[in-house]
Amino acid sequence: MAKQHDIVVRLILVGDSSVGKTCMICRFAEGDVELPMGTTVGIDFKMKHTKVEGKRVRIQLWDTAGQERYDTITQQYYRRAQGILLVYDITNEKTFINLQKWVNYVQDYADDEVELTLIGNKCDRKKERRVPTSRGQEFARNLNIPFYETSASKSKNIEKAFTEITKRVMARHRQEYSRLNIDEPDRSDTLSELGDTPTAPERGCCM
Ligand SMILES: Nc1nc2c(ncn2[C@@H]2O[C@H](COP(=O)(O)OP(=O)(O)O)[C@@H](O)[C@H]2O)c(=O)[nH]1
Ligand SMILES: [Mg+2]
Repeated sequence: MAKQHDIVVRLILVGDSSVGKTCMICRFAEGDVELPMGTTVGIDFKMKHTKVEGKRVRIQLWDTAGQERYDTITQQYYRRAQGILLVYDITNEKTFINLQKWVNYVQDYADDEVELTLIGNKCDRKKERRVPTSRGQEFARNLNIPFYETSASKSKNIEKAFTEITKRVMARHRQEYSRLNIDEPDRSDTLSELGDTPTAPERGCCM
């Protein structure tokens, strides 16, 4: 049976607990965020099928727990990620300060070719903002990576941030993908070389 996708793109979200990683994934994958969210235990994932630049893409969205006790588990997943979203909460300065820890993990454990994006989430909470946009911009500029302020609650910039990083991953792996003849529908099964089946159980995150 032919596959329903041409390409698999593996993204992972990292950042402190409660910055909104699970909500962002739910918003993007399911178009909805129901409250209250359960705390992510260890690692979880969701899938999103979409079309990007004419290709049928299956995006694997790996959701990590922000608590330190899970760090050694989640580090094992960095290596397989093609894109990593570094997430902080614009209303909580500590989550911004802690970004350096997450960047260090990425440098230690992720592939050199990984695409990164910085996300300042909860931008709907304007009155409680503690991290000015300019600080996020500066942090991203120093790393030479894209930056978006998002709101998972209000669905602001979520689609854009995920789609842009997916495009960057696709651009970086273009040669690899074209070797697999992704434009020939009859040969789509050969793409299993790039399609990894995640081992974590697919759980609802919006209970
Ligand atoms: N106002 C607002 N709250 C958010 C947003 N994203 C997440 N939250 C809330 O922040 C809390 C933590 O979200 P969650 O996705 O579980 O964070 P995680 O620990 O990083 O996965 C929850 O109470 C969410 O409802 C957002 O964009 N705006
Ligand atoms: Mg979570």
